[in-house]
Amino acid sequence: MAAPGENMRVNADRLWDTLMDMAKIGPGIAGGNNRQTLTDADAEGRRLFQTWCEAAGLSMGVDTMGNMFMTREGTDPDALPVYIGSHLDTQPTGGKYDGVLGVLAGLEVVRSLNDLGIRTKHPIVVTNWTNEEGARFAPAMLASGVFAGIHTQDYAYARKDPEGKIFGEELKRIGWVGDEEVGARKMHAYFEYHIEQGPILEAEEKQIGVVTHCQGLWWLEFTLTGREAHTGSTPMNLRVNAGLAMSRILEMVQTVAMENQPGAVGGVGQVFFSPNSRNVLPGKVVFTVDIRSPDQAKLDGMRARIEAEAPRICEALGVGCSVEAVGHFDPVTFDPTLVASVRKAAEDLGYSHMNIISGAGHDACWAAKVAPATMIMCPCVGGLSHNEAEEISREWAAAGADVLLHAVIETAGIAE
Ligand code: HGY
Ligand code: MN
Ligand code: MN
Repeated sequence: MAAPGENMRVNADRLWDTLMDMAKIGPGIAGGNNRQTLTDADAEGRRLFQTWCEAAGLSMGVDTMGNMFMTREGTDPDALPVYIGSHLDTQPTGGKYDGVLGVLAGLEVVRSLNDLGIRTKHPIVVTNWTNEEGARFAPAMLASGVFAGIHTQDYAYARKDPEGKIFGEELKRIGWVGDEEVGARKMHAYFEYHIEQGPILEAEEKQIGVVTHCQGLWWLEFTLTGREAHTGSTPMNLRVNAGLAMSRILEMVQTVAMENQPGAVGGVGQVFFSPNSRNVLPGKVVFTVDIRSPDQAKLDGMRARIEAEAPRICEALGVGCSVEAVGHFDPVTFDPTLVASVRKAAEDLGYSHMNIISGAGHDACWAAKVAPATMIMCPCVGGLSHNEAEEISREWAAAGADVLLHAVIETAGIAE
């Protein structure tokens, strides 16, 4: 006779098929996805998720940031729900699993509870957070940030994408402005299952990451002002070269991050040149420096160094320099009780596991501000993510979902 829970596992094939079906929406150009937030593809993915959830007996609530909450009732009407969340939006050259795995594994947990005939004491709510990626509208984790009271809704609604489109208008255009007040919902606990997006679990040959912390982040948006001039006829000594200033700042960011090893990263993923013409020196260069560390002192020390050195670099070239912090969260410590439930689930299921600090930011970082929260991670091939070649195995996907199932049941309680 199997001990209680030993055979409680998800349907691995159904989870994988669900992932592959969602991956058909907003396809990329190299096998991944381009399902950016508030695009028509995002709207299509939302509708498919809603259809699947309603077929599994869930009822939908949507708040004014478009966050989707799919509820499976518990037996205790007074018990606060256990939330399982992540995001369906992707990077422009995103993978099929970043965020999506956590949302669809939440659906698979519900489908498995239905199959097992298990009722829980606490309700369970599967959540899709709007705009986790921050690729189209900075900052990342925008809607979970409004939910946690970090950002106002007015701030979020006014955010613009690189084409000047406005968040609030785009959310309305795709028809996903809900009627619930953001943040009115209270959580008993929050779980987020996510691919690691780094190389550690695969290298250590561990199936499960027991996520104890998440490193903190600053996004520093620099605007450099040079002078537009001909790249051919302007002598070198007469140039006010904002592009050169940017390159020297990038080099400095690299140096600062390397001087703070171990446990620090820094780099730039997005640069805009204006007028971005081959034979015009840029009059304006806008780029965002992304620095992160699990160590608060290192994180803030790197910011201070970079914001002190960048103006000096620009001054030496006669280039104007301004900076705005457009994204930030301090290092996060997840809830020890929930972390222990994840570790116990991995042990009960016989899955290899290790403690890990999340290198990427997640909605769980903001959920942790308003409720006990934690994360579960699975490996990804070569540690690659934010790349269309992002890949996981069916076995890895299912193992993490099994752990999620057990940890959620442990936390939500099986009704007598
Ligand atoms: O930037 C991040 O860490 C996440 O992918 N939004
Ligand atoms: Mn993600
Ligand atoms: Mn991501």
